[in-house]
Amino acid sequence: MAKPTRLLCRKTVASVINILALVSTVESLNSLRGDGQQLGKHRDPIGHIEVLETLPPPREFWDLYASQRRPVLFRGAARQSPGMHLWSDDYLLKNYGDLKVKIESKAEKDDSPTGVKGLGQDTIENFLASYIKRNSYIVSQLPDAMSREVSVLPFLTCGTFRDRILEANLWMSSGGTKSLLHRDADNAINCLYAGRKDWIFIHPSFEDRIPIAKEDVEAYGGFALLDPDNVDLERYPAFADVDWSYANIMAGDCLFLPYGYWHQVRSYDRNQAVSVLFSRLTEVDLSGCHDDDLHYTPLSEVNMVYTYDGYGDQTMGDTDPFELNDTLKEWCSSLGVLNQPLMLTGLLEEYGLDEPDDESPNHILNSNHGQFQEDKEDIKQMLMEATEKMMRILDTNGDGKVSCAGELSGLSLGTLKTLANILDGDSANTEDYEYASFSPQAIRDFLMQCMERADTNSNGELRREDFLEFYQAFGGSLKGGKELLSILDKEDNGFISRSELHNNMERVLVMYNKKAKPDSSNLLWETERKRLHSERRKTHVHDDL
Ligand SMILES: *[C@@H]1O[C@H](CO)[C@@H](O)[C@H](O)[C@H]1NC(C)=O
Ligand SMILES: [Ca+2]
Ligand SMILES: [Ca+2]
Repeated sequence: MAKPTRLLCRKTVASVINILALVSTVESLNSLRGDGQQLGKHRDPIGHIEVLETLPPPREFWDLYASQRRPVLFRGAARQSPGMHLWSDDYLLKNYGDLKVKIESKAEKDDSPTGVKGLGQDTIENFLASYIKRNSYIVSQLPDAMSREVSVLPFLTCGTFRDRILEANLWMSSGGTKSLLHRDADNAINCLYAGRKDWIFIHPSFEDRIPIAKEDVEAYGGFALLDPDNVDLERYPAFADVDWSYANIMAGDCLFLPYGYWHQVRSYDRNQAVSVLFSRLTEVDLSGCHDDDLHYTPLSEVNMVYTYDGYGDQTMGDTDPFELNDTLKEWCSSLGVLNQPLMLTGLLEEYGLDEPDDESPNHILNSNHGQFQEDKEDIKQMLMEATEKMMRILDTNGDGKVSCAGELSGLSLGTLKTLANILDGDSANTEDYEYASFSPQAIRDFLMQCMERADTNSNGELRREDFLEFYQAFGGSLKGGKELLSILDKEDNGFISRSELHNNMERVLVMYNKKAKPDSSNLLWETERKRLHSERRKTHVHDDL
């Protein structure tokens, strides 16, 4: 890869470091540069990524950037999107207030915030009412209605690029968001409509020096087990040799972020961005591209693969259906035929779960909310169920196998999207997310604790208001709490009695039996964070002594 050449002016940074060095001890002078500090302090950056003032034509974009997986900043390209000029809070409220979006906390991996639609789900109206103060960030599929005001950059509007625009995502916050170091599965054009963002980039060739959750090593996505504010180089010494580049992006700029490229992002000020995702491509047919005919084109006019109506479930992050098509075809042609066990084997290989006696890692979901042990057997079980469902769609003549030339040929995009969702659908895309986020055991414990508090506060019955308050303190949403209440306070007199709880507990627990999509990196990172915190606490104890 050709490396960008511009160097960061580090004068201010360097002087701060000098001051810190004066007050630090001999011990820390001996330690590794950047240890325990922010990501990027371990060495000087290579430089800012390349900046273009004019957009390349499709062929040039492919040859110099997309095919090379080389990030580049398009200065001012977001200004062509009407949304950049229109999307004030007032405008959004008036035109899109009722649309549903997904929300996350500003620091990735903190507990999900709640909105009027449940855990991690809110309306734009409710988000706008409090986002300045709250620790809440829209990270969502873009509702279709808004796609009329988003422009696709000209070079993506023809040939293979145009056919392979997968989905669009909306990002909005009052600033102060901070991601982990991670990589995404698809290519993206990320345009900033408001605010500023600082990006750190690490080329995929440094992957073997980045601590990645084991199952994600072979994947396209995934997180690094590094705290971006406190990089532990003693534990991960190889990271000290990792080169990095950066970009300072301002409102009006667009960024090409290649698939699988490691990045970490911080945002400042009121922030709005739209990213348009397109397939990882190995080749493109641009014969239909006539450079003179290319224009900024409304996203609503390019036949994006995954759209979102703004009310139902999202499909954010679902697998690229074209790649799924190719994978199924490959499996089928190499094996001669496909059936459920063969599909399962293929998937276990993809997930790195095919080695029989490998003890680590254990998938533990939702460690914050309840010890939900998600081991390999559970994942196998989930994949088993998914492949059975997929077979029901693929095996149209019901003979237990999928013929390569017949049943597998000519799968429609719609069918492939359904298969992708069965395989990979994320409960965080639905209002069921709340029920997938707490284990039945955690809910049982919570309910028992509620009853204990009721015993001391009242005649043994739990007041409606108290229950709703306890449930929200537990991490649930008001909406979820009310749903529970409608089951638990069956007679609807404003109190949950012991017998009501006893009689209706199972009906509640069944609702929480939905398992979230395994995200082991998330949990490994949680473990890492806890370890860091406990070590920090230990250090503080020493300081006190
Ligand atoms: C999936 O692949 C088959 C070839 O096996 C092809 O005929 C079909 O058009 C592909 N589907 C899509 C949506 O590209
Ligand atoms: Ca068949
Ligand atoms: Ca009652």
